Amino acid sequence: MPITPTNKIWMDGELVDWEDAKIHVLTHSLHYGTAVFEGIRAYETATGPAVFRLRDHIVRLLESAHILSLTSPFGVDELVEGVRDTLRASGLSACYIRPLIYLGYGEMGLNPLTAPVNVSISLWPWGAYLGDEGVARGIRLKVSSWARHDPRAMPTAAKATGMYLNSSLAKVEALRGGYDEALMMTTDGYLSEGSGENLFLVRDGVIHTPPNSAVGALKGITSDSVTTIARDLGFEVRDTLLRRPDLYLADEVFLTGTAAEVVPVAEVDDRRVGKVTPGPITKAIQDVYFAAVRGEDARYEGWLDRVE
Ligand code: PPE
Repeated sequence: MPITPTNKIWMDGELVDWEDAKIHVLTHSLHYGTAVFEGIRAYETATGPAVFRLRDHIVRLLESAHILSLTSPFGVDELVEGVRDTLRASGLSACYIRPLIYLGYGEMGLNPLTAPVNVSISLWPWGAYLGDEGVARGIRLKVSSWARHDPRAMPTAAKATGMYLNSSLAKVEALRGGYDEALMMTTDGYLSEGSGENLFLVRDGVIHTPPNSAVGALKGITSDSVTTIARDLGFEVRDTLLRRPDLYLADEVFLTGTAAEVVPVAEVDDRRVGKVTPGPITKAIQDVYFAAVRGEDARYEGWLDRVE
């Protein structure tokens, strides 16, 4: 998806002009995938922009860094302020925000411990990740031939750039096959997650989602929000190890992620899911989620970080 430039990018504590936010080609992380990142959204509300679960995302960013033994020169409060400053400088009311902690220029070779650590915060307007049509009417999902990372081979709790080679391979395969998104399984054949989304399915009124750490899926902040919303709506949400046929027999399937938001799945492996898309439970959750992020549901005000 093409990026629309905005005016400023935060680099190591300074707001620099968009076109000056440059790095050297020998940046360590470019060669070895040794960076960690976040995806955050800010939404327009009646009283100005609000960043959704900002602190939770920054905490996860620093946890990802810790897993990779990257020592961030900036702490949670400084990065939260960094996001707020960058958003204010942009003048945007809604956008996607991408903090990145990376190893910079100065060292080569696989030992990351001696390389300089740099931090950037970029943001730009980003529409529906899987299309407006996808959010409204559902997407076509394909179970990937690429397995999700085995948690013994990769620290799947870390949102690290190098890990996304796996997602990217799966995404390309799905798109070339004429599908919208890929769903990966573990090497043991349990359903894991989408290339950039967590998985939920509904059967007989109960909502199921795979246990993240067991299946190598990222512990999604959207999935956490959606679980809270679903329980508040009176639904039961269970962590369940799921197999491929569970997708085919589900009444409803949906994916969640910051970029993707809450996206219904209309078809899995060319099989129609349920009778209508979005199904009634998916639709109820979508409605509350979009109200919550836009500051239209007082119950979830605590998730919003308002920027004046
Ligand atoms: N699994 C993966 C693999 C993943 O990348 C994401 C987010 C999620 C689950 C959902 O996590 P959360 O955003 O906390 O609910 N994917 C980010 C990157 C997407 C991209 O293409 O870049 C995102 O949604 O921002």
